[in-house]
Amino acid sequence: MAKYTTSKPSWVPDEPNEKFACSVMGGIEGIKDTTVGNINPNLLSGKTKPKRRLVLSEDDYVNGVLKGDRMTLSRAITLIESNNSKHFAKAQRVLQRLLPHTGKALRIGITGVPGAGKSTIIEAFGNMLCDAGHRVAVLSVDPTSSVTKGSILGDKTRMGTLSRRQEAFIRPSPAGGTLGGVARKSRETMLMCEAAGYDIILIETVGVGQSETTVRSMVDFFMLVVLTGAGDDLQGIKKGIMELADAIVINKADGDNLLKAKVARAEYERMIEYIRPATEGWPTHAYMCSAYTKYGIPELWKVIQAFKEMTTESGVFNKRRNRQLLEWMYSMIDEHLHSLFFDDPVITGRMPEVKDAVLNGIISPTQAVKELVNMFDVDMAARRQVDIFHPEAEVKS
Ligand SMILES: Nc1nc2c(ncn2[C@@H]2O[C@H](COP(=O)(O)OP(=O)(O)O)[C@@H](O)[C@H]2O)c(=O)[nH]1
Ligand SMILES: [Mg+2]
Repeated sequence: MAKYTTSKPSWVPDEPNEKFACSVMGGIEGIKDTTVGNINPNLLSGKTKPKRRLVLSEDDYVNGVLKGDRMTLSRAITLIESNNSKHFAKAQRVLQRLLPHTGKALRIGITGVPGAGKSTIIEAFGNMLCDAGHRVAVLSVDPTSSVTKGSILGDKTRMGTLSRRQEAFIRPSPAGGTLGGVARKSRETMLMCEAAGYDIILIETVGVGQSETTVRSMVDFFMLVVLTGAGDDLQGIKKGIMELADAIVINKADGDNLLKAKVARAEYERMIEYIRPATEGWPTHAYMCSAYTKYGIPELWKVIQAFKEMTTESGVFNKRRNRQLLEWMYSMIDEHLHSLFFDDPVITGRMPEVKDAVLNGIISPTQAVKELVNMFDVDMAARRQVDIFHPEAEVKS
């Protein structure tokens, strides 16, 4: 029979220290059955039950989130993200009850090309805010993220210190699906975090497709993180995104790069002059920072605070929030009707024929629309849908 020992190997330091990353736990004494290995004896005897409950009730979710319990919050978000129609209904009921506790956080969006340093800035910025007594939730919106959630690992290491803090909560993008689906889930996740008491929400998004516009429509303050020395052609592409930004942040203003950052800042300042500001009454400017040296990070927070003060006073802050709510509703109606129509078997059945007729000049596109819409029975389509808000789940089944 194998002999168990409770003493540490000789090479383990007595006190924990930085050079020795892992500590060795003592073995468990008194286990008779060598085949089970080192299972917690309390579990074997049934004295300790696993803490995690398999099914939470609606009340469990609501109370847990309101208490700020991270485990419950995580699970509530998983419920929101689920493509199962039963989960959907439950998630919506939970959200409905949490709604009165939402809306008090400051919502900040961060965009920029991959590698610009968004995650590293969030780490520096988030830690500073936590130190100042805030509770920070970090979300990301990435419609390209796959089911395997590959990018999270990278981000969790990028946000190493922040992810370990009690005052911070980091949640990666809901995976895949349509941008509309990802947007709804992210918005509802944001509300959950607010109900759990996070007073600053940071949303990172990659600079692809429409994701910037989506995040802009969720947040109060939107910043664009850029690098130095981007060529003229690149900056042309950014113009559309620049029009969404309340601040342009030139990151990596450190070391040899500082001078280049200053030049870039002046260039961006010149460009901004030709652009309509994203927020009424707030002049967009370019700022420099370094997520490494923390240069410019406290100043960035001052800028955001000034923004909040100014727009609250002028009423622009609330006006935007209200507009965002209505836009959210309208975009969901759009998405809903779109999927009802295009997933309808009658429509998909007739579509090839109608397309041919249009391409061969037999009927005009206007006539084609008229014909298809006349054929479309919205009641039938609604009944056929398994879950109206999850077109992607329908396609898979
Ligand atoms: N020199 C310097 N490098 C930085 C700074 N911020 C981020 N980086 C580096 O830039 C790379 C991309 O950073 P990351 O935060 O992942 O960018 P993201 O894709 O925009 O989220 C990483 O290797 C970072 O270490 C900075 O302020 N200065
Ligand atoms: Mg990142």
